[in-house]
Amino acid sequence: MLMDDIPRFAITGHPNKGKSSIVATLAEDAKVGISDLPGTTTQARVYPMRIDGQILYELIDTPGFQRAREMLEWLKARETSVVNRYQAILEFQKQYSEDPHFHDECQILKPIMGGAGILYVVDGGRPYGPEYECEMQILQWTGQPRMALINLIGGEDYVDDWRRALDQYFSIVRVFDAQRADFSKRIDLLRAFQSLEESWSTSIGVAVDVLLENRVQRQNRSVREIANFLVDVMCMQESVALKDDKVDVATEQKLLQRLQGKIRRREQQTYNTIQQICGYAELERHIEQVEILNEDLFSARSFKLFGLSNSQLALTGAASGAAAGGGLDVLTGGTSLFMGAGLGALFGGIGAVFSARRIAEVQVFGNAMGGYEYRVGPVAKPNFPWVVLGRVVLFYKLISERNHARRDALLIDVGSANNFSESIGLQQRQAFNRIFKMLREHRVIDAKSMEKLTQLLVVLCK
Ligand SMILES: Nc1nc2c(ncn2[C@@H]2O[C@H](COP(=O)(O)OP(=O)(O)O)[C@@H](O)[C@H]2O)c(=O)[nH]1
Ligand SMILES: [Mg+2]
Repeated sequence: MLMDDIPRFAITGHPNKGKSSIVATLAEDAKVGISDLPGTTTQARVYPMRIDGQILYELIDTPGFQRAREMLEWLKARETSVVNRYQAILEFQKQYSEDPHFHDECQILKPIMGGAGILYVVDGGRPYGPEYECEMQILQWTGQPRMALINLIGGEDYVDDWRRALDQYFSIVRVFDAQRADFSKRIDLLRAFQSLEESWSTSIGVAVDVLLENRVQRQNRSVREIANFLVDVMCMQESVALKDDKVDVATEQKLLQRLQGKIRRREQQTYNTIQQICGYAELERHIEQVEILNEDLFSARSFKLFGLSNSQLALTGAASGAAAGGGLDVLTGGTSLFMGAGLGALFGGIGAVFSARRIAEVQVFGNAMGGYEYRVGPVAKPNFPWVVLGRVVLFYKLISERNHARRDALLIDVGSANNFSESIGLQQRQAFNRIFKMLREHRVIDAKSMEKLTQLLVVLCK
């Protein structure tokens, strides 16, 4: 067996069964060509899985079998004993390597006979048929270590049938949903292959360790981003220089718009950074279904989805914090602030001065030049950090559970978003609220609280 230190896996199977999708998933490469058109992959192509420049393993995407039956007949005609099956494959390669008739078969054989392990992909959503047996036999004749993966494309469930058939030819048979498989599934797959082939045990073990370590690093970096983002947006202010201590509605409107814009840009920047950290720099996140994530930070819908309910706020003591920051208005106008108009009413609209004084601290300062500086912010509304937090955590989770075979833009499961605040225990909620209150009132965070915030976020992002 030809093997150097880098484990190689040839992904094989019938056309259109998700081979390229599995390559994209395992190589974490969104550029692998995936298509509904059978025959898209015409040449075997190597995709390395790299972390920090180090190649952990390589995936070889291959075309689907086209003439497996004919090829097997050719091989059988030359078989004199089980012992010379491998020899027959070599002869086939020699004879047909330049022949377009068996072009795809030769592309499949090349990496395998060069030492790659085999991942054979079938669609467990479609019935088993005898035409697959020729493919399985050919792969068996190569003698290379091989595993079968049952992908689930078609709508039905023929997994049991497939298992019975595949068990005849493969020592390991796994269900592996190419486009849904999350990180742990990928690790399981590598570990299974590790057990299959002893000579790869060390190198696959190293690859698994590097992947796990990298995962933790990505999570830590994302959490730090999220913590800094929360602190920033909770402390944000906008100000304008004035001649006297009077402010008109238009000026205040403008300031609030600017504050809103600043918060939105900071949020987008955080999302971009998280995508980069997690290897999804190019991923689109602005299609219809993603609306909830992309929805305006201050919209009523987000408010309902991510915010705490009135009673939860009362429980955590956030309401009293809000009263301290925002004055009595918060309590008297409370229902509209907590539940009614939603966050859309926070900024802009008619009567902006009035509402602004309620939701953001508004200050007028004399300055040394004799003029005045007028400031708005930070946003004092108790639900504000919860909305921001709910959105960013959900976003992080979707990114970190995603795999590179998916080509749709980022979607959000509205149901899961709905329960966001309930998913946090009372103690955690109180701990968050203490930090939020500190930020709202003092616009600073001490090192210990920052550490606490980070710990809380690590738990949420698990
Ligand atoms: N629903 C679903 N579709 C899949 C899955 N894997 C592949 N497909 C689709 O099946 C088609 C063929 O996939 P591809 O990876 O190009 O298959 P290949 O021809 O075997 O390389 C594409 O349209 C994929 O989007 C899967 O796990 N679930
Ligand atoms: Mg393909």
